[in-house]
Amino acid sequence: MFNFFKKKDSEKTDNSFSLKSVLSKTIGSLVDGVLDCTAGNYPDEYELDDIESTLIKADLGVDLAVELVDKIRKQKIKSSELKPFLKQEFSQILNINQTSNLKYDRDKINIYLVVGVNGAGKTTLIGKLANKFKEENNKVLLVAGDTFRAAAEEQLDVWSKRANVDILREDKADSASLAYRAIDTAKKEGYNVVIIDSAGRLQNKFNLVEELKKIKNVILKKVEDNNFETILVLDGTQGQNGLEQAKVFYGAIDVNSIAITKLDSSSKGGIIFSIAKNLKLPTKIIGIGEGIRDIKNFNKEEFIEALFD
Ligand SMILES: Nc1nc2c(ncn2[C@@H]2O[C@H](COP(=O)(O)OP(=O)(O)OP(=O)(O)O)[C@@H](O)[C@H]2O)c(=O)[nH]1
Ligand SMILES: [Mg+2]
Repeated sequence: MFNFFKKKDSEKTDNSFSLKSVLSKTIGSLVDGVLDCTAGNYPDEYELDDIESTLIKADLGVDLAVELVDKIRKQKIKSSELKPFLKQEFSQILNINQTSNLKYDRDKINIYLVVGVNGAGKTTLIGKLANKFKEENNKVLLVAGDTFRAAAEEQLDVWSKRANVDILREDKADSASLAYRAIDTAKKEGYNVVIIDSAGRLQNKFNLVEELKKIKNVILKKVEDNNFETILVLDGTQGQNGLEQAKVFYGAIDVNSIAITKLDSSSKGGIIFSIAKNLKLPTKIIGIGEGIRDIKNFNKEEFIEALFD
């Protein structure tokens, strides 16, 4: 199975410790920030207000912040019990009965379409994923489906070389026909992992969303639904904007999973809870740096532990 937790000699760090340091800004805003709001035995009304605005600032979203503060008030949670209370609540929010593994079957052609707005980290994530799949002995083909932005194909080409995997690219190609050809190539040449890059889709660019739908339809005509996954990449430093983007993409092309990038430089990791709560979409991958190995399979228990323990 797709295993991000296999230790490599070059990665002799303890994962929970490193995740804790990666998440230090989010821990500061979401956990320590809330605990710092209270002084007495029980949070008073002013302190409850402070807790609410702290949670909103950590990008948990207004509804979720209000709901949590209501529970603290009604259940008369003591200041000293706030941490275990939050741990329990956050953990429950992530219980959305969805696997946090990407769909994958070694004996089939696994296709991943990677979408998201400009600069979210799509191409970088594809490079990291390609490397991981390659290290696990898959035959990987990258598809330069971002035919919109100048130099996008070169950027993917650089990542394909870093990861030592093949790439399918064609100047001025139509991205849907490129996807079509990619699947034919995979069938003929025995690739079992195909990862398709796409252009940054701004919400208001109708044509670009239509193009994504076309790519998706082409893929679904050629493969079964259960070996195809659409991954929406969200910039972890953008907080609640990510939720708005996710709603647009989800509505337009039926996203299966979320990848949150740049968590290493974000205090807005609370967005993961907001997305689970509002869209019931699983976060499956997190990006924790710019290097080829700076990627983790999202693990609910590990994430909660890193935040609270
Ligand atoms: N710190 C950090 N930076 C990241 C991470 N992922 C991506 N980046 C940086 O974010 C910037 C944008 O990444 P790209 O992969 O080019 O984003 P994109 O979504 O492909 O952008 P477009 O092709 O313009 O739509 C680059 O400078 C990356 O190095 C991450 O996990 N952590
Ligand atoms: Mg790109």
